[in-house]
Amino acid sequence: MTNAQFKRRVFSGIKPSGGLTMGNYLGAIKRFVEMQNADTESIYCVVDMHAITVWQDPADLRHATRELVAAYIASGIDPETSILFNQSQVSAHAELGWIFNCVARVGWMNRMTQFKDKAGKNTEQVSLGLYAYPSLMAADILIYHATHVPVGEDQKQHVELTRDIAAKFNHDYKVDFFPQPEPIIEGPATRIMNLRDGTKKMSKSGASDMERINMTDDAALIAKKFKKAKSDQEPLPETVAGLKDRPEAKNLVEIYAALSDTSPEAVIKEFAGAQWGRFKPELADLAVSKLEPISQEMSRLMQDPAEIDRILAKGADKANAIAQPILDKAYDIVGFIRR
Ligand code: AQP
Repeated sequence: MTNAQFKRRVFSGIKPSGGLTMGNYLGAIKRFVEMQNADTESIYCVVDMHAITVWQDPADLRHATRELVAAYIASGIDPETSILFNQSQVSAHAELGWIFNCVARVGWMNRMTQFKDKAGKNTEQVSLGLYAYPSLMAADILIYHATHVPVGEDQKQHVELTRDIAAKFNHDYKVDFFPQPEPIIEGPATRIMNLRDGTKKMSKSGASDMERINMTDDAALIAKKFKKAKSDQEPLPETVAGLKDRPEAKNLVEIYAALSDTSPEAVIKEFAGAQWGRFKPELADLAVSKLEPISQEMSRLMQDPAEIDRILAKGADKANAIAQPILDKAYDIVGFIRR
């Protein structure tokens, strides 16, 4: 099947599972802003139901939800142009998620590498929600018949699973109802790595604060984290090919490229042969110049939590107006009697 009969619609979400990192900003939010366009419906969600797949203190969850909305808006998401809301206010996500739990196969879930990474050796003790989370993510996307999903590299497998779930639903019920959404994974920042180990992803929930740049870090802390970031003994290479087998060096160059809206090639051209003592302070200054205005605007927005809640409620109404008819139709297809 093709997506020809579906209107172009962008959907993506972020979990309010802690303070946002530079990885979430460069790999996701910055891209969402670039894709926001008056001619395309874009739907950006705070996926609070995904956040509780691991324990969240309720007060912290409320704070992280509002802070994420503040980050979206401070970065350039306009709640009048895009639909901005939190997932739990649109119950169709969970309802379609249940249907998809009955479409997806356990064998498919067993292949999800993010579950293996997050559960580690602890697979018997983690929540059932953590295991089933990709089928709820499929519902988040397909409840809007979204056709394009901007995400970081780590979410590629989940968007592929979404396509498999859509195809199996359409096949089992002999319909052409759900589209095949396309993951959009572009730019130099699709996978920002941990500052202390260039083979691991930068995450909100990583063990040490020194391994990530948080959106709320001040200039001194950003400078300290880059100064202490793991690098290697070699100066920056003469070509991008010279970054091979140098994961930490590659990561720092990619961060610079993403922050400056250039490419790793352009960064290497500028810094070929430079020592880390020169590159790292320049990287820190660049990061501060890009992140500080956003974090200042976030703090301003956070002073009025009632206004943030109003934005979420308004966005949820708009999201629900799209989602509910799609859920009703899915219920009819499945054979549920509705009043
Ligand atoms: N390091 C990263 N580089 C590029 N993109 C990233 N994303 C996350 N980390 C990086 C992208 O951010 C979006 C939102 O992710 P999420 O919060 O829903 O889930 P996640 O991928 O599990 O993010 P974290 O920061 O690692 O959260 P925790 O630690 O709570 O699990 C996605 O588009 C993701 O690709």
